Amino acid sequence: MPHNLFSLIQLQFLNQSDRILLSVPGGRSLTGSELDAETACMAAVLIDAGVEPGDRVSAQVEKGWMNVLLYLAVLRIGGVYLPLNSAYTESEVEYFLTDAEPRVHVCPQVRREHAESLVQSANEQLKVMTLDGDLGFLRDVFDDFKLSGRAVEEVVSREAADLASIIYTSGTTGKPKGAMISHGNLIANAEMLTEAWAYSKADTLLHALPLFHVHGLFVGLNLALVNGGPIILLPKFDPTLVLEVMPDTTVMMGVPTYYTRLLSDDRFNRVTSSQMRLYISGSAPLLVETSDSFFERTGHRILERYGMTETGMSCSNPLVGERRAGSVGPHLPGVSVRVMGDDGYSVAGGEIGSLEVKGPHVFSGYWKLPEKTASEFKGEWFITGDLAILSEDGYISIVGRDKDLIISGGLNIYPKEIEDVLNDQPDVLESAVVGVSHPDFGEGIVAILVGKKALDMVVLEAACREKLAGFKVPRRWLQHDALPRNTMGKVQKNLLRDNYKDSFTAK
Ligand code: MCA
Ligand code: AMP
Repeated sequence: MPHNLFSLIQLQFLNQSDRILLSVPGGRSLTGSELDAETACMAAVLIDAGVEPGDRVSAQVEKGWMNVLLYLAVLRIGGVYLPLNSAYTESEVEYFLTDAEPRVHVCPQVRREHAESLVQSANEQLKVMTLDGDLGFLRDVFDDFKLSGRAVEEVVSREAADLASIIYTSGTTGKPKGAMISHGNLIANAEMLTEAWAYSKADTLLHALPLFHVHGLFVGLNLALVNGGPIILLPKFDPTLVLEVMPDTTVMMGVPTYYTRLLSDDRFNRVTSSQMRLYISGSAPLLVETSDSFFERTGHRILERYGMTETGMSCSNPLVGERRAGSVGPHLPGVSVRVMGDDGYSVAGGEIGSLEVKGPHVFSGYWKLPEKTASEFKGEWFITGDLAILSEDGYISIVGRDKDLIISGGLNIYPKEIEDVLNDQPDVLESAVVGVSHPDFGEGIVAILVGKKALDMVVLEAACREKLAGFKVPRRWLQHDALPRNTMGKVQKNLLRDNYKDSFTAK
């Protein structure tokens, strides 16, 4: 059996050569044979730029068909795909390009100069190529190659353990870590999800998620591609566009914010959703009230699942059987889960403990961080950092986090990263960043600061914006004389969260 994920995808391209498998409304539609041929052409472009098997190719690009081709071509030539959130600032990107040392970095024209400046200082092997939507230097070279028939048809052979991707995830220490994800991990997860959700080529995926996270890239895109089901690729989640294409699709995946935004739109009803087979939610907790309102409005019970960058998907409510609101369902086929107490033994059913998972979908470790990797595994069990309850009938509920993490609109934000920026500001003595309930994003960010004098929050916000992506910038700012601490000297964030719990919800 071939272990390169692209080989499985290519089978579908070749078996359905005349069928449109990828379409961008108002943009291009590509058949199976076009996807195969154009991926081969993009492969030639990358090889010409010096990419060899095992080399990283990073991309901070707008979502679109070129982005999909780039991802597939990297897999095809045995490269390692490193997607970056388009909202990351130059200083955030600098860290990734220095740490991962990609051979090629694809970025918008406005970022070219900055990326090229890193060739001298941080990454000598780096070659920068630009792409703005469907335009830019990469597109020009691609068009030239296509015109002159230059293509690399070969699919580079890979072992299951060979890396397909590195995805950076932040952590409680503040510095992002690159999760190393293999072809075997991705194939295993796609197979589990195919079985659990009965995904097939009869499905059409409504794809509104970004392509730089596991949710949109490996859950959404991979599942559809591996099964040969058509994808309608939207540039982003825009309710008007989503409602326009929904009647032509059967499956939608989203973070809870997508579903609350759809519910707040009167155009969304039983008619718009009548031919849908499945709505799937994940990346953040789906409120029971959202699940219930969605059911009332459409007659569909959203299927909630649970996963992580490091593991892909681990649990899912069943396709057939009870989809329990407030639970992420049982473990997926081939996945083992356990809920552990502080004493190192699994807790009794119904009690809260730390969730650990094991299976062929679990990543192999963090890039260049063997010690960090070792500390997050117990043998083959990966410690998720999520707190969970396992019911007698095997359903997992995520009830909290053992890690200091905020999830806003499905995006993970580690307070330490923001606190580091704030603590570096000349007038700040210390800071605490917490997440509290937010009606749109699930959680919103509040910063509590202690200063040497009265602090100018406008200056602090500007400092955050310079260093951090916009979604990480706190939306409420408060100054305290001191931070509440326990007897061990640890900041009592629970008290701060409680104090400011109505910051975004108060009428
Ligand atoms: C954008 N903004 C946000 C967020 N997104 N603020 C807080 N939280 C967010 N998630 C801010 C921007 O900084 C900007 O503010 C303003 O909102 C408008 O930006 P825009 O991009 O236009 O916002 P939007 O289009 O309304 O986006 C919101 C969104 C989007 C649709 C919820 O964030 C989204 O698609 N999220 C999904 C993320 C995802 O794929 N997560 C999966 C990762 P300003 O101008 O002031 O800066 S987790 C994962 O992959 C695991 C494995 C799993 O389980 O799935
Ligand atoms: P990431 O590290 O970005 O992959 O995000 C993974 C984290 O998102 C998990 O560790 C959970 O804390 C959270 N998460 C993902 N899906 C769910 C869900 N359905 N319910 C609650 N939390 C979730």
